Amino acid sequence: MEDLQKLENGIISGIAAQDTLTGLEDLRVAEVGKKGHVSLLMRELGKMTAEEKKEFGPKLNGLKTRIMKEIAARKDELEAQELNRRLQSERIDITLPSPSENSGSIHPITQVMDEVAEIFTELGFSIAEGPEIEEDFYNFTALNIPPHHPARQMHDTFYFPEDEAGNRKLLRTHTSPVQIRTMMSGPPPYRIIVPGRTYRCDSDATHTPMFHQVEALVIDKDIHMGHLKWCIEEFCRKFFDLNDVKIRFRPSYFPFTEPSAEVDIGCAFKDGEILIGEGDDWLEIMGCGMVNPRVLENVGLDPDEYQGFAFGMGLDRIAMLKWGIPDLRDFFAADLRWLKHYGFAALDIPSLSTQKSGGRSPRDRGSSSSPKGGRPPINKNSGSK
Ligand code: 2U9
Repeated sequence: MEDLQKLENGIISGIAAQDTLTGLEDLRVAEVGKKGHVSLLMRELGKMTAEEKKEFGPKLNGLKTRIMKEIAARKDELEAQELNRRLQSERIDITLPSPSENSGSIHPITQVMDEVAEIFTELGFSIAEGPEIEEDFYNFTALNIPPHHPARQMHDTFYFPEDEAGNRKLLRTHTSPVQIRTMMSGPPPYRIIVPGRTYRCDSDATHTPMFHQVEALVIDKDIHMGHLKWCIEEFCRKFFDLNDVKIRFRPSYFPFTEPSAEVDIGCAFKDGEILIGEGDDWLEIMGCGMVNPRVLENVGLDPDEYQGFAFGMGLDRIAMLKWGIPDLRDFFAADLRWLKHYGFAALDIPSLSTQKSGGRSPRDRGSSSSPKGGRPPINKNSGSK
C-alpha cells in the first residue's frame, strides 16, 4: 500500500489549488468518486489479511473522510466567491434618483374609489370584495334574474367556454354577486359596500367593456326607504361637497329590487360644463331600491323578518361628473399627458378629512376638485399639459 500520508498531503494541496467549482468537482471524482484513487485503494482491502485490514481499514476511512471535508470546505469558499462576484457585477445602484421626480399619479378612478370608501366607512359600512370570474347563480339566478329573463340580454355578458358539466362561467356584469356571497356566508345584519371591476360586452363613447361600480347593501330588521333616502343624500352631500343637495327619485325597475328607483341630482349645464348643486336640470347618478323579497328568499332569509335596501352606481361616471372629465375612454388610454392632467399626487392622501384644507385637490393646483371647478378638458392635440 502506498504512503497514505504522502497521498493525503498531495490531495489536500490539490484541493487548495482548485479555483473553480468544476475543477474541484473533477478532483473529487478522481480521488473519492466511485472509481477514484482512494476508492480503488479501499477495494484492495479485500485482498488483505485480517491483520492488514485492521491496520489499513481505519486509515483509509479516515483519509477519505478528511478529503471529503476539505473538498466541502473549499466548495463553500468557491461558492461564496462566486456569489460575491455576482453581487458585485449585478449590483443595482438604488441610490440613483428616479428618471423624473413625481412622475406617477393616482388615477381618478382609484381616487374616486378611495373617496367613496371613506364616506361609507364613516357611515359604518364595511368593504366587501369577491371574484370577477363568477358563476351564473351568483351573478343572475340568485338576484332574481332566472335563465331567459330579458334582463340577461341587457347585461351583454362575457361568457367562458362550457366546462365538462355544461356550466359556463362568466365575467361578473355587476358587483351584486358579492352581496349574494356575503349573505350566504353568515347571518344578518349586513351593511356593506362593494367596489370593483365589472364587465359587459359593450364599447362606445359612453361604455367600456370593463368599468367600475360600487354597490351598497343594508339588511336588518325594520329597514325602510327612509333609510335608503337618507343614506344616498348623505353620500351625495359628502361626495360632491355640498351642504344643500337636491335629489329626486324616479320610479324604475330592477329585478333585484322592489320598489326600484333611479336617483337624479340637481345641476345646471353652463358653457359646456356641468355644475352640480346649481340650476334646475337633473342628472342621473345611480339606481337603487328595497331588496326584492325573492332575493332574500334565494339566500335563505325570511323577508318577513329581514328587509333591506341596495344601490349601485358607476364609479367612472361619478368621477367624470366630479372632475369634469369629458370622455370615458380616456380613463383606459394610458396617455401620460392625460394622467398628469387628471391624476392626483400620490402624497395628497385622498381623504375627506383633508378636504377642507384642500388636501385632495388634483395635481393641477390651478383648479378646484369640486364639481363647480371641474377642470377644462385637456386639449390632446396641443401637446400642452
Ligand atoms: C343585491 C340586491 C340588490 C344593486 C342595485 C342598481 C340599483 C343600479 C346601476 C347603476 C349604474 C349599475 O353601473 S351601473 O350601470 N345599478 O341601478 N344596483 S339597485 O342592487 C342589489 C344588489 C345586490 C343582493
